[in-house]
Order: sequence, then C-alpha cells, then structure tokens
Amino acid sequence: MSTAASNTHEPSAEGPPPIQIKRRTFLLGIGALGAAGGIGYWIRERQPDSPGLSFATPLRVPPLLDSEMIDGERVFRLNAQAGATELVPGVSSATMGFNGAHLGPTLRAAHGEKVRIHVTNELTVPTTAHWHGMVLPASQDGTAHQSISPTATWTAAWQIEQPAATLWYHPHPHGQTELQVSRGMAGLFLIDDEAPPGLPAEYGVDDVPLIIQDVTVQSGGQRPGTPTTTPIGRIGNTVIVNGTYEPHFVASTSLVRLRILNASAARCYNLELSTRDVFHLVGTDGGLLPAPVPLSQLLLSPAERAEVVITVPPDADLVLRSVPHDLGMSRGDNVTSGAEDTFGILRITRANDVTTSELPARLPAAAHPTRAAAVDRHFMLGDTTINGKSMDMVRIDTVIAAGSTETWLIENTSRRAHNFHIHGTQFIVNTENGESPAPRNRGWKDTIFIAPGSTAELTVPFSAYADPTTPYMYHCHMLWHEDQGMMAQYVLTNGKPAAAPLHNGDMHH
Ligand SMILES: [Cu+2]
Repeated sequence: MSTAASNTHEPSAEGPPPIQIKRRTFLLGIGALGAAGGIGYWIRERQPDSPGLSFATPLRVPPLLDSEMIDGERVFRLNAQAGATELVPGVSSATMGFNGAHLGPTLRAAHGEKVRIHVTNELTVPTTAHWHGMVLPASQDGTAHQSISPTATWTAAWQIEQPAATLWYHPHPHGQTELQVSRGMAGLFLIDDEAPPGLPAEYGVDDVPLIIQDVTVQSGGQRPGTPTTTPIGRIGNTVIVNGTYEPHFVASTSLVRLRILNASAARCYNLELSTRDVFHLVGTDGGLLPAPVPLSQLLLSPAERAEVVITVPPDADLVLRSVPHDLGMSRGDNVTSGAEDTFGILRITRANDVTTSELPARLPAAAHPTRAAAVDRHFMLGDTTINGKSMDMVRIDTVIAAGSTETWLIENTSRRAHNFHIHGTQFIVNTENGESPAPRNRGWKDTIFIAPGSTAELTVPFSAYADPTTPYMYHCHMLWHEDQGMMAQYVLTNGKPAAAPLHNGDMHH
C-alpha cells in the first residue's frame, strides 16, 4: 500500500479511522495551512483525484414517504426528531431530521392533488415545517407563524396547483433555522406531472436526488465548540450527499437526471464534472425548462435546486465536484466563505449493462400564471437587513393585491454575498445587472443569488390566496443572515394595497 492509501477509511483495530484532512494537513505542513487561510483549507484538499480518498460508500437515496388517500387527500405524516448520526465514519454527531435522526424522506404528489401533512414535533424545542417553493395559502406555509411546540402536531393542507418541480421542506423557526437545517432537517418534495418522454424518471435509479450539505467535523471527530462565522455564515469542512460521506453512485443508464438541492446554511457550490464534459440543465427551482441547456459549470447557492441530466459514458469514472467561483466579495471574504475550495461531491461510475437513451430536445416547460406587472418595488440588501430593517414578527412590510403580478428589483448594497427567496411564489428573472440573466436563472425560480453590488429584476406573480393577517416571508437564504433578521413579511389582500399597515420599499408609479 502506498502512503496515501493508508488514508482510506478502512476498519481499524485502533478505533475510529483517522480523518483524511488531518493527515493531509500534516503532510502539507504549516506553511500550506497558513497560506490557505483556515476555513476553506481542509475541504480544498479533498480533491476528487486526491490519493487516499475512497468515494466508495454507496450513495444513500432518501426513501419515498408512504402516503394514504383519505377523503380525496394524499395524507403524509412527518415526525421531527433528534438523534446521533455518523456523518463521517467513526464520528458521531448530534443531528436532527424528519422520521429519523438525519434528513427527511422524499414527499411526492401530483399536480392537482390535495395533500394533507401532519407534522409532529418530537424535539425538545419548537420547530416548523416550511414547504419551500410551494404556492399555497400563507397559513399553510410553515413559517414561525405556524410554530409547532414540542409534542404538538401541526397539520398543513392545500391543493397542488403548480407544475412538476423539485421543491423541499425545512424548518423556519425565527432565529433557529440555521441550527435546525444544518443539523439535518431537510427533505425533498417532488411534484409530478405527465412524465416527458425520454427524461429519466425512475426515482433512485436514473432520477436521483442529491441533497448537498457541508458539515463541520474536526480532526479526531468533535464538532468545534465555537463554529467560525464567515461573512455569509458558517462554512463546514466536509461535504455529504444525502447524508453519505464520500458517496459513490453506479449508473445503470447512460443518462442520469440529478435533482440537486443545496441544503447548506451558507456554502455555495460551483458544480462541474471532473471530465469537464457538458451536462444539461433541464429544470430550475420552479420546474422544467423548455429545452435542455448545455452547461459546463453551475453555481448553486443555499436553497436553490437544479435538475441536470448527465451523460455517463462507458467505462466512466467521474466525479461531480465543486470548483472555485467568485461570490463577488473581497478576495479574503471569498476565501473564508469557501469560494476558492475544490472538492469532490459524488463519484459516478457505470455498470456493465446499461440502458441507453437520448435526451429529448424539447421539454414540457413549467408554466405559472402571470399578469402584467402592476407595481414596482425596490429591495435593498444590507449586511443583515432588507431596506435597512430587521425582521419583526408583528410588522407587515409589504401588502400585495392577491392574484396580482409585481416587478421587484433586488439590489445588494452590501459587501456580503446574499441570495433572495420569496415564499408562496415562483418568479421569473427579467435581468441581472440590467442584462439578460445567467443561463441558470432563465427558468422559474424562488431563490436567486445576488452578489455584492449586483441587482436582479424579478417578475413575481402572487397567488389568489388572500389572507390579510397571515404573512409570507421574503428573506436571504444564507441561514445565518436570515437568523440575524434579514427577513421581511408580506400579506396578500383582496382590498386595495393602500390599506397597508406599513409600507416598506415601495416605489409607486
Ligand atoms: Cu444573506
């Protein structure tokens, strides 16, 4: 065995295997550590082709949650739980999840169906269950206004009226979201519609969810006592996929559709294949694109989803990895925020007997109803504020006519990277910095990355679910920023918007 091979995580009589990053830190010496600047350093060394990395653990696939049809509704049950999980081999971490100690099962329902979801809180702290990307009444949205006390059960019910998409669910307790999500409270919620011919659609086989999270595990196994906070929040030094450390997926088809969710609190991923081969973006947050878009890299900020189709050639042994990118901050802030890290995420090889197919040239594009935009609003993102204000649970920041469509200009006036998520809608990106949006932002979105000094102009169609007393949120989805108060509230009303309790950032025309 070579020196490097001794770093693999083989069972050892000496107890837990050594953490890879510790050994490499030692080998590279103090000089390299200093030059690399701390946080991002460890993960930068986990190159997909680094000797000693195994990427040999079969990729776990979150189970599909069973449901039962009762009185015309598809009924699901979720239990918020805490426990301990080996996020890396031999290291037990305190974790949280739904129907288990880490992550949650995949919910699946069809366009047009009525769903009812019972969420029981078995934690010792309050939580919520927010359906990220879903168009639904505010009272069912699962924000801090629908807090679930320990031992209590909260039930959400609505009719799914939006097209097929990869959505997700996670807690939204005010000030505690980063902790609960980063401990593992996240799951996928897939909406199905008529399956487009040729697009891979067999769950876990050629239609594979990838929930990507960074976690912090110190050499020797302890979580750090005091996590280091970067300008965008806490950055982990180890990346796991569906809770799997150094995962390996064996493709049994030549085309594999990956439904990728960035479930990290702050870390952004700039995805590419180690072969540098082109892959195809087929869907964004809110559903399918009209046609596959060839890309060589794809930036995904926290909470964003992307559906991509990769071609797995015969004898393939490739890695989906994250490579350096520019978050638009100072060099030092980019480095500490992980933007210069390179690391493997998922190894993909091909089985001997595969089903081959061709990616269709056209897709049934998602369609969300919109009207002509009637109101323009301008939102300025500060370090942890929106239009200079911090979240106030009893303040309504924006009153919007139910069923109307608005134009929102989001401007990052700070030196920190942010993204922007609007609840209860899927929006269109008209422009970024006044120009045609990046290819990754040319489909329906509910969350968009906005670099310092940048703007994004959005067309936002709002649903007809009027409820003047229950707000939806809009906020930064860098969870530490959100927890610091970078969040505001809107309500949908049938009355005139002039009846607003409070206005914030309106530009009246
Ligand atoms: Cu932010």
